[in-house]
Amino acid sequence: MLTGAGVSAESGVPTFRGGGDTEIWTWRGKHITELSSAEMMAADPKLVWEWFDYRRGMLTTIEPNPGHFALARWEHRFEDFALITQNIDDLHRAAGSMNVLELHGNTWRARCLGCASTFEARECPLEESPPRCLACGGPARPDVVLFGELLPDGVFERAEEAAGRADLFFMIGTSGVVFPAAGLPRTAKRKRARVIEVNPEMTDISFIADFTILGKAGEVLPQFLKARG
Ligand code: BV8
Ligand code: ZN
Repeated sequence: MLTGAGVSAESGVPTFRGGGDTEIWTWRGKHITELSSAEMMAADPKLVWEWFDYRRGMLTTIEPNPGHFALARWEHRFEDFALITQNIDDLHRAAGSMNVLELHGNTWRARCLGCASTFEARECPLEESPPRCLACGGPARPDVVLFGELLPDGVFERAEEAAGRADLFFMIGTSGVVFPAAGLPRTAKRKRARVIEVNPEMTDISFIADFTILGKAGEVLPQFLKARG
């Protein structure tokens, strides 16, 4: 299962590109790829924290939706199941998914710029910005993969390995434009998987799918569960 921002759209989280009711393209006149970038982190860490705190503020009142809950139940229905997400909103875990491969990190975790230890940073707005590392007291950054940064060690490799052995690969709520995540459906298809897309609209990766179910994740995914009995 590969999910993107669209799986959280029915929880009220804005998507980045299309299909959702609300989109988050720019903030203070800057585009997300500029705000969530390694360059901006180096140039203006305070602004990056303000940008993330602005988005964390939207997440404090939202709940997982039936799509998240369906995926959490599927985890126990298949002996070999992998949930890979591009999302940083932690909603899969909030819905009960136990093993989530978070390709792009988690907005509720911070990582120390000095000793690299990570810690929960859930108060929003932050009492102190940047938050102080619990281990060494140094300044910390969001534990999120910014554009131009490498994904966390081992996570993508495990995701790629799961995609390569999948019989069935779902791509749910993703526009498929961000790499290397967008390479996973290609890996699955090249190896052995039947690929199913769930999205209210066709995407740049619909050509990879054996079939696209044009619908909302929160409505479609629970149906699959019912059908599977
Ligand atoms: C790296 C955390 C290498 C931050 C994110 C040119 C070509 C190819 C690649 C590149 C390029 N230029 C640069 C790159 C690389 C770049 C990239 O891919 N850029 C893109 C924009 C072209 N990638 C990177 O930088 C990655 N790192 O490559 O490092 C490297 C090598 C050497 C040295 C150093 C580095 C890092 C990428 C990670 C970036 N971080 N997130 C933050 O959140 O602020 S990515 C960001 O986009 C989010 O995580 C988001 O999840 C992700 C992808 O978007 P989607 O999830 O697909 O969401 P989107 O809104 O696009 O689509 C939503 C879909 O849902 C739509 O289709 C919609 O129709 C659908 N939908 C709506 N409602 C519903 C629904 N579906 C179902 N149900 C609904 N109800
Ligand atoms: Zn530290």
